[in-house]
Parts: sequence; structure tokens; C-alpha cells
Amino acid sequence: MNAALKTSWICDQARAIGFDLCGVAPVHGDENHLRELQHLPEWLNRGHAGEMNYLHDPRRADPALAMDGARSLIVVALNYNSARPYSTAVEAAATDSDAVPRGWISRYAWGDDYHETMWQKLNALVGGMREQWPEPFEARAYADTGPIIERVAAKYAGLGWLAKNTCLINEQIGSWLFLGVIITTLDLEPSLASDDSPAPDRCGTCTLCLDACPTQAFTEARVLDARRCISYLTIELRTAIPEDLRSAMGNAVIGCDICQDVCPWNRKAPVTTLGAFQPRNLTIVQSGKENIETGENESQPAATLFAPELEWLASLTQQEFSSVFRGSAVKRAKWRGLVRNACVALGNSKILRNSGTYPRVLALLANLAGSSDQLISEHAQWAISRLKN
Ligand code: B12
Ligand code: SF4
Ligand code: SF4
Repeated sequence: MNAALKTSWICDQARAIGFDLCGVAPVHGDENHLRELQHLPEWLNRGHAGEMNYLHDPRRADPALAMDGARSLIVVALNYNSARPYSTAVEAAATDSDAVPRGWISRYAWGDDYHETMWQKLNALVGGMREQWPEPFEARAYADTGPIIERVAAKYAGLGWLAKNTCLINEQIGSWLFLGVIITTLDLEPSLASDDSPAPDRCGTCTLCLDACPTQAFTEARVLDARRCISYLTIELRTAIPEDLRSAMGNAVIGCDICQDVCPWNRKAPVTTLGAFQPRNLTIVQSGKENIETGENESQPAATLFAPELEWLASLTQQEFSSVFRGSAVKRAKWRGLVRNACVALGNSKILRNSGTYPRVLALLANLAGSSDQLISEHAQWAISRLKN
């Protein structure tokens, strides 16, 4: 089978497995691809990576370093846009009333851990390739965690453009996409011919994402200072959240969707019915604190990862956290990170002082302020002072 037929077989197979997009970029030979990756050292030198030390891995600046004899990058994308409102539509309702204060978990983390879903599908694709071509070849699959800058690879595999919010946008699907890459020694036909340009940049004069970012994390269009990004602050940062950024974080507890929620290319984004990406519902049996299990039960109050109650998140024990977030991307934030974030969001909530919620939340925060964990205690104290002022 020649290189062109191989590419076409792989992408047909990828679609049959459930990926929405598939393309191939050459590891060598595309100067623009390599030039784009050369922004990485400058980005790192500016300190934009914060504590994400793994981003300094030199292989990220050149995919050829990721595997001996690598020839091709197969890039796939999977839509995770489950049919629920955007954070920008529900935020006011969640915080600006006497109702119980609710937090925001990013769309990508509502269901099962996407790494697992992506790896299963990517490994199924590699398995299919090995059956199809019995000759020995190397192929390694990555989703998020490998030494490849996936969005740049996706651009040069023809999947979309790198937008001002730094996300990969596909003209038909938008940006609610997980990306996965298979690096392989197979010689495959690139999806873009050598004289083809990648998808044109369709941001135009729009700046909605840059203007909407609550922490002003973009230093310029297409350049994100991760240290200011709520996604970094809530998930990656293990220490105290800088005080000057806390009030801008609103009700975010895991990640942030705002620069994608406001994007016109996501207004008509298709939705996925994939069960793995629908918001998890958790049944809480009130009499036994530990008795938390997944699955709906009409007779019990259900907690959901779609705009969850902040008091519930802030009062989770470490054991409950492990049980509730088993197999969920939320677990990356770790228990103390999530409780820290819930404290900040409670501090930002607009609970009315004459409501029943107000004294209850203050009591919960006072309890957390007494925690022997310095990180939790300090963030709870910050929240109390914010609610009292
Ligand atoms: C580190 C990381 C983060 C960091 C940093 C994000 C960032 N923009 O770099 C944080 C924690 C903030 C983050 C947040 C999110 N992430 Co993230 N993240 C990654 C990861 C692991 C590496 C990305 C990376 O290498 N960044 C380094 C910088 C240099 O890359 P970059 O911003 O793309 O940089 C390019 C531009 O800046 C450009 N550039 C152009 N002109 C110029 C000019 C100058 C002067 C400079 C300096 C640079 C520059 O060149 C750079 C490329 O060389 C990738 C997975 C992977 N392995 O690739 C997922 C990934 C990018 N994340 C993803 C997702 C879903 C998210 C979130 C939506 C999650 C959430 N809801 O909270 C947010 C989105 C925030 C945003 N607007 O980017 C998806 C993106 C899918 C898509 N459609 O684009 C990925 C691909 C994971 C996956 N496998 O699906 N993420
Ligand atoms: S994810 Fe949120 S905080 Fe991060 S750049 Fe986008 S809007 Fe700003
Ligand atoms: S909001 Fe506008 S500028 Fe930002 S990514 Fe979308 S189209 Fe581009």
C-alpha cells in the first residue's frame, strides 16, 4: 500500500473509531511547522509556563526528537461538547442570588477522564494499523501528556487554525476538541500537500476572547501567560493562588471555558452524545457521609459536576474526593487544590447577608480556616474576609 492509501486508510479507521477529525503531518520537511515551534523557548524564557516544568522538555520544540526514525504525526480530534449551557450563560444565575452558591467545572472535566477515552481510541487505531501492516514499525500514542505540542501538530495536519485564544479551531466543529497524536516511523502522505497552507486564520478582527478573559492572561493575541490563566491556577498550581487574581476567578473551581464560550466559532458547535463526556451525576446518601456512588437515584439528592454546589465541594473529605473523582480529570487538581479553589469561589459568591446560606457558608469556612493544612486555612480566611467586607 502506498503512503497516500495508508493515510486514507488510517483516517477512515479513525473516523470509524469515533474521532471527528484526522490528518497527517510530516515530522521532517515542513519549515513553517518547525518555525512555529520555535516560539516555545521564548514563551518559556518569559516565564509563562509557571510551575509546569515538564514544558521545558527539549523534544517539544522538534517532534523528530520524540522518536528515533519518526516520519509522521497522525493527529486526531474528538468533540467533547456535551449539550449543556456555556459558563457565560449560567454564571450570573449561579452566584447572583440567594440560591446555594455553585461553582464551575470546565466542560472538559464533566465526564470520564478524557485521557482514558482518548488513549482507548488511539490504541484501537494503532492496533488496527498493526493488523493492517504486519511489517515492523514504531507507533506511540499521546493525548495531552506526551512531548508533542499537539495544537501546532494539528494545525500542520490540516485540522484547523491556532486562534487568538491559542486554541485550535476547526471551521466546522469549533474548538471543543481533544487532540491526540500518534508519532510513527511509517511514511504517510501528509494531509496538506507541500504547496498547501494550513487552514486560514478566521479570527479576523475579532477580539472577544482577549477582552473576556477575567484575569487578562493573554499578553497579546495567541500568547497566553499560563500563570494568569484560571485553568493553570485551579488545576496545575499546587501552592497559594496569587491574591491579586483570586477575585477575578469568579466561581471557577476546575479550569475555565470563558475564552471558548465567547467565541463565535463555538456558537453553533455540534454536540456530542458520547456517554463518557456527559456530566457525571453522583448520588449522595445523606445519612452515611462516605456513601457516595455514581448513577442517578431519584429518591436522593444528586450532586452533579455541571455547576456543582460549592458547599459540597468545600466539605468533601479526602476519602470522598478519591471516591467521587475516580476516573475523572478533576483528580489532577488533588483534594487540597479543589478545596482551596472552592474556598476562593465561595469568597467570590454573592451570597446575600440576610439569607440562610450566609451563616452556613461562614461556619463552613471558619471550620476550614481551622484546618491544619496551611493552604486550605489561608484560602478559607481570605474567603471569610471577602464575604464580610
Ligand atoms: C500546558 C497546557 C495548558 C496550559 C497552558 C496553555 C497554553 N495556551 O499553552 C494551561 C494549564 C493554561 C492550559 C489550559 C487549557 N487547556 Co491545555 N494544554 C497544555 C498542553 C499540555 C501543552 C500546551 C503547550 O505546549 N503550551 C506551550 C505554549 C508555548 O503553547 P501555545 O500557547 O500553543 O503556543 C503557541 C503560541 O503561543 C504560538 N505563538 C504564536 N505567536 C507567538 C509569538 C510569541 C512572541 C510567542 C512567545 C508565542 C507565539 O507559538 C506557540 C507554539 O510554539 C496541551 C497538550 C499538548 N501536549 O500539547 C494541552 C491542550 C493545549 N489543552 C487543551 C485544553 C482543552 C485546555 C483548556 C480548554 C482546559 C480548560 N477548560 O481549562 C484550557 C484552555 C486555555 C487556553 N486558552 O489555552 C487542549 C486544547 C484543544 C484545542 N482545541 O485547542 C490540549 C491540546 C490538550 C488535548 N490533548 O486536547 N493548557
Ligand atoms: S481559560 Fe479563562 S483564564 Fe484562561 S485564558 Fe481563557 S478566559 Fe482567560
Ligand atoms: S473569540 Fe474571536 S478572536 Fe477569539 S478565538 Fe474566537 S474568533 Fe478568534
